Amino acid sequence: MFDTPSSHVERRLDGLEKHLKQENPVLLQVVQSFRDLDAIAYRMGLLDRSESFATRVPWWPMISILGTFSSGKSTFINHFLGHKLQRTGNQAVDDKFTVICYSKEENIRTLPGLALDADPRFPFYQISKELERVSPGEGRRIDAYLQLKTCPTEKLRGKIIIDSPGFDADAQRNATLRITDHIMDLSDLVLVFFDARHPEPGAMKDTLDHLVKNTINRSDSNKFLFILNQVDCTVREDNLEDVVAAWQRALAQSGLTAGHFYQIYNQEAANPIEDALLRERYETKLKEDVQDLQLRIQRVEVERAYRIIGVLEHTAKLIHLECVPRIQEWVARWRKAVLLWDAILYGLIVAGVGSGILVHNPPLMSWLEIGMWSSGTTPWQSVLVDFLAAVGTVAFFSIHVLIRKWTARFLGSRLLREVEQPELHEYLRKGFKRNTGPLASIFRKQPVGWGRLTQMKLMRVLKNSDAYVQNLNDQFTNPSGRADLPNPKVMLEVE
Ligand SMILES: Nc1nc2c(ncn2[C@@H]2O[C@H](COP(=O)(O)OP(=O)(O)OP(=O)(O)O)[C@@H](O)[C@H]2O)c(=O)[nH]1
Ligand SMILES: [Mg+2]
Repeated sequence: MFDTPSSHVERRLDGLEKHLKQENPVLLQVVQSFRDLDAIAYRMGLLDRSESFATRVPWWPMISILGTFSSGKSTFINHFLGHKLQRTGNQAVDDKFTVICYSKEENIRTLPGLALDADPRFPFYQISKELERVSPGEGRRIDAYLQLKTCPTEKLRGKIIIDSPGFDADAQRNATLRITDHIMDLSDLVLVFFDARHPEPGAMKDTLDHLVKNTINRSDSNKFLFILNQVDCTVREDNLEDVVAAWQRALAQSGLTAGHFYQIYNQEAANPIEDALLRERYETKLKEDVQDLQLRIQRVEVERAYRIIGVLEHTAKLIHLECVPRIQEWVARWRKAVLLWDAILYGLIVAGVGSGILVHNPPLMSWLEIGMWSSGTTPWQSVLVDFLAAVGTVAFFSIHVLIRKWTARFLGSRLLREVEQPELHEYLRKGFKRNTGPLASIFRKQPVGWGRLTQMKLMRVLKNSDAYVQNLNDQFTNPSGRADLPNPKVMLEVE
């Protein structure tokens, strides 16, 4: 069938559905709508069957923890998960990036980097190619850079957390820097950790140079949160304000004057604070900042769910409002061009070349005339006439095919030049090709595959995406949490 995906895509979507079944039933239904949209796009030739709109969406929000070494990144993650998942210690402990994701299996599993490189559901799919590009030879050593850990905590449902090795741009290889940049690009939230024991610019230089300076001019700079960790170390000298001020001066020197700043510590790792008043002051500030951080982390998941439905709706509208009319318009131009060139060339051939040859070759004409109309046709003459007729037909047809092809190629590239949105280019290129291909009629008014049934299907996807949003509203505005709503209430339109 034209509208079914390849077995490879089918397997990927099945895997995605399996995960979402555990994590978010509303999004599980969204996958079905992506499947419907895929089927429409396959039928219209906008998408290859080896692709799916669903695999172009990052399904899991990603929260990454970057920062200086021994600043307490792994301790923070362990505390957040409520599991002692990552090793911690005062020496540089982590030398790899760890992608942490949910699994309901009780046993924590650690898988090599290859597992991430080969799995399109994760944000490091085919990263080895990229590593190979920036540092030849390193692509094969993917396991030295990345690992995957699974953890059964509810806190992880529907998201991915990344722990990273302490940042040290000098010592770091290109490959590590490349992974860091990749993480910063893809993450929904980046927590940049600093160590309150060393708040002076010298100690933070690499981190400031690379992580902070790079974040300032980004359009998504809002997703970077700057965290001064281990502030309990200021208890002894009671100089929290001075340390925070020194830290903020260092950030400001790197250009960061506005942003989200937090001061936290880990109560289990910290020395107990003896003085009751001091303890209360520290704990109150800690509670505020940790709550705020947790809210930001929660919001990421909510925002991502809405964004995925947004992509579904956007893609459906893109097909309906952009691809269909543009393909229609440019196929009409193509039809006109083909008919015009057909007329010009056939006219020239028939009128000019054909008559010219015959008029200027009276012997040939009289010979053919004898062959065609006289009763005394010789076998050779009749064979020649048949042969010429066949050659003529093939030549005429080939000219028509060439005209179709060349005009389609010419108009196809003009179409792409005229369209400004780059995301449309691929769909229009493929769709226009399907509509001007060897099997497409030039007299077709509607784009290939854009029949009544397809139109109804697309309208259903749009209607359902509204229903998904309502369902998410119910889910996320329900104060008792999503666990109460295992079965989405949404009434979906079905075929
Ligand atoms: N006093 C105090 N110590 C902490 C705090 N958080 C972590 N530590 C300790 O600091 C050391 C480093 O913590 P890690 O969590 O391993 O730091 P990391 O940033 O993951 O280190 P690398 O992975 O090596 O870059 C450990 O000995 C922790 O027990 C804190 O808030 N206060
Ligand atoms: Mg660590």
